[in-house]
Amino acid sequence: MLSRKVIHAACPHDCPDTCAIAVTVEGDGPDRRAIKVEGDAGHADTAGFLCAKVSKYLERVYDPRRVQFPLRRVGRKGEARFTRIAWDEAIAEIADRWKSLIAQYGPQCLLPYSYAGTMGLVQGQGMDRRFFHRLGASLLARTICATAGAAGYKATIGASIGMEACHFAEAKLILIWGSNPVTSNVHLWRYILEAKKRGARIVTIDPYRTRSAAASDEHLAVIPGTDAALALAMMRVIVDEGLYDADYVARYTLGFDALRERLQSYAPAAVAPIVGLDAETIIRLARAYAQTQPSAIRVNYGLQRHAGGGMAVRAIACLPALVGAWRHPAGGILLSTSGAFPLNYAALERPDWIPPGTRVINMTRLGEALTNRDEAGRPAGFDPPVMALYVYNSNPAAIAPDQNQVLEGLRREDLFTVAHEQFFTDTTDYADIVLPATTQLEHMDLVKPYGHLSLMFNEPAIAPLGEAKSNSDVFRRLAQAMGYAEPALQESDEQLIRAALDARHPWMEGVTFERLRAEGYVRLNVATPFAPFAEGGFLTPSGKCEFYSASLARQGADPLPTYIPPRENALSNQALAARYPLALISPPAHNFLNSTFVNQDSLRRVEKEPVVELHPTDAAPRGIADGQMARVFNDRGAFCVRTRLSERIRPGVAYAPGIWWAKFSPDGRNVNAVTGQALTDLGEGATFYDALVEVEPLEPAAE
Ligand SMILES: Nc1nc2c(c(=O)[nH]1)N[C@H]1C(S)=C(S)[C@@H](COP(=O)(O)OP(=O)(O)OC[C@H]3O[C@@H](n4cnc5c(=O)[nH]c(N)nc54)[C@H](O)[C@@H]3O)O[C@H]1N2
Ligand SMILES: Nc1nc2c(c(=O)[nH]1)N[C@H]1C(S)=C(S)[C@@H](COP(=O)(O)OP(=O)(O)OC[C@H]3O[C@@H](n4cnc5c(=O)[nH]c(N)nc54)[C@H](O)[C@@H]3O)O[C@H]1N2
Ligand code: SF4
Ligand SMILES: [Mo]
Repeated sequence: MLSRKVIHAACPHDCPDTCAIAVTVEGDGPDRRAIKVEGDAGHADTAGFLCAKVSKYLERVYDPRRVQFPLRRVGRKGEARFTRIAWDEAIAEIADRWKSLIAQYGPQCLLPYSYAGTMGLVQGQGMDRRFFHRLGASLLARTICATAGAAGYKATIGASIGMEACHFAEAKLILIWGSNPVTSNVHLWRYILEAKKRGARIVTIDPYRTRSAAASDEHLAVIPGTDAALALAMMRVIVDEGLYDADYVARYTLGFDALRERLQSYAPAAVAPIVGLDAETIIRLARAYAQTQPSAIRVNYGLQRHAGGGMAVRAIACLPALVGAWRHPAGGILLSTSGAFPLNYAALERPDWIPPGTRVINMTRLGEALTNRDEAGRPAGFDPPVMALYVYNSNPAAIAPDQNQVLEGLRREDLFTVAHEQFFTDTTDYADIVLPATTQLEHMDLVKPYGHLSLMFNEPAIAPLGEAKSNSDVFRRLAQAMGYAEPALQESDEQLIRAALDARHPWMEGVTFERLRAEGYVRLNVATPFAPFAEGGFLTPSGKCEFYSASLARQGADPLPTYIPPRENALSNQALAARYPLALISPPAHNFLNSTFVNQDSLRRVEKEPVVELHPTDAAPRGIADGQMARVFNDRGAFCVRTRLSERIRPGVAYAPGIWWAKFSPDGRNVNAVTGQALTDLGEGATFYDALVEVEPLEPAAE
């Protein structure tokens, strides 16, 4: 009989839940096998169940199609023809190429490109940061997902801290706003269902009738990118009708008079045609929100992927203070809990090593950076040009906007690209060197969630498969090959975790490496119940909820919440809308996680194929029938998909769930062929859902 034991792991994926996982392993040493992954029932928030994707994690770990050993390109870029090389050879080749490029162009010609393939602090923002800071590489602004909303929330509340998920169960009214928890935050959905059972009313605000919207008491299908106008009109009603909490406002907010003045421009009747709801609905929503306490808002990222995304989150984040919802633990708003973890990031990442004056390249504008050409075709002025790209924890050929420009950049013969990956993605196809990466069962990590308040430990369950190496291992080897003698570049994963945990803060009291390793997860030492702003104490400069933000004024932004229309929208850009009348949004598919899992057969079979969903009233005049192949296009590019007609989508909006790999798409392009590199108002974030398109049938509809 082989010996069996259960090991504490944590889901590494970019999902707010960060589930506690119990991995059953059999045997010992290099032959040890993982035979089961399941939810760890001891963790209060993730409650012993995993989503459909990660409950099949062993398929991913033991997939024979994983990258098994280092490879060097032999074909043309994009052809994915490689030959096996040894690790020593790969590391030496990378270091040699980098050294000669650095000698010619300086260290900033090297661009690291990573996002959230793993959310672990060791494998995602530890040794990698130290290494690239020491090298003096260009810095990457990691804006692809959340920076717009984070900036809008920070200007208002002060930090990414909000309601604790469990308290949604006690709320009386819940607004699910630009969020689809059934798909992207399933353990919060559990609490929302509990509230519903206790009689709470659930309202979802989303252009698409998602699974969450369909299960709500009410679904308000707004026009994409107009949420700030809706929130401001709600505030107008609440203030006009005296439904606000005057005591809370007086004690714990800043700028009420200026806000009241601002609201003059947002009468429900004026806002109704902008957001696509009638004025009575807006008034009714505002009254219900103010009068049903405690009221909770789950705001997520869908509504911030537009030109005015930062202000949208800011306007919504003003609501709970106006009605005093924060007084109760089950009142307030939750965007992300990521700001609640007072870790020692300076010790983990060593920002003190960044050479002064190092440039920052925005990851959303990768196409521009690689081609040194802006969207209008003018020189983009990158000096030195990007000559080397090191991709890890990301799949930019699939997930970055303006795919055609990204691929043009990746095809450059003079760009030296390394991709460290678990699988042969769209991006590895363009790499000069591909390195094999470990999965979460094969390396150690500490994972910081953004949906609950426990730090999560991930103990390696099995030895790395094939010749896979973890991100931190590769950076330790690269540091040696580059001749960097700093001991901090050779520290172990355990030392990195201890550095991150070494933070003197009352919330970190008792959160030790030893406890994390023994117990698998430890909740921050915060009060129970968690009601962070019941008596003010906001994390803004004034300590109040800032309706008026002097810091925004200093940045040249509007100090008051305001509605910034989408760049591409029927009202805001009529000339463009005449050519491309449909607003395209591309939120997560239920069975994928961004572009991760698209190559996992069991999950791809469920999603079947890439689609665009249209309302029948938009399909009919275009001669499009259900199930027909169609081309979705605008000036940036085109992609081909099957159409699905349904009344779940608001007329005038097209819905293309993602993120399919280009190589699993009919014409080798996915939805990002039509998305653009323009940035949000605050936080320089991506504007994936701010894209007008036209759709045309690829063949005449069958009679
Ligand atoms: N299954 C699954 N889970 C995931 C992911 C995944 O790919 N698959 N991705 C993970 C990641 S990286 C993230 S950032 C989160 C994202 O999680 P969410 O923020 O929940 O996802 P989004 O699709 O960005 O937005 C959610 C909803 O916003 C709607 N929406 C789009 N535009 C607007 C708008 O202008 N206004 C309003 N009110 N609604 C709008 C969309 O239709 C969508 O239903 O999910 C994480 N979890
Ligand atoms: N059109 C459109 N585009 C979008 C979005 C959208 O809603 N619509 N969403 C955007 C959002 S919210 C996000 S967060 C981004 C996500 O963009 P990415 O963060 O790039 O996410 P993934 O597509 O999941 O790719 C992560 C890759 O990391 C790899 N990986 C996992 N673990 C490791 C590891 O330990 N080491 C190494 N070296 N690699 C590892 C995985 O195999 C996977 O290929 O996409 C954005 N793109
Ligand atoms: S992807 Fe999210 S829900 Fe699924 S196991 Fe990971 S943390 Fe849990
Ligand atoms: Mo994301």
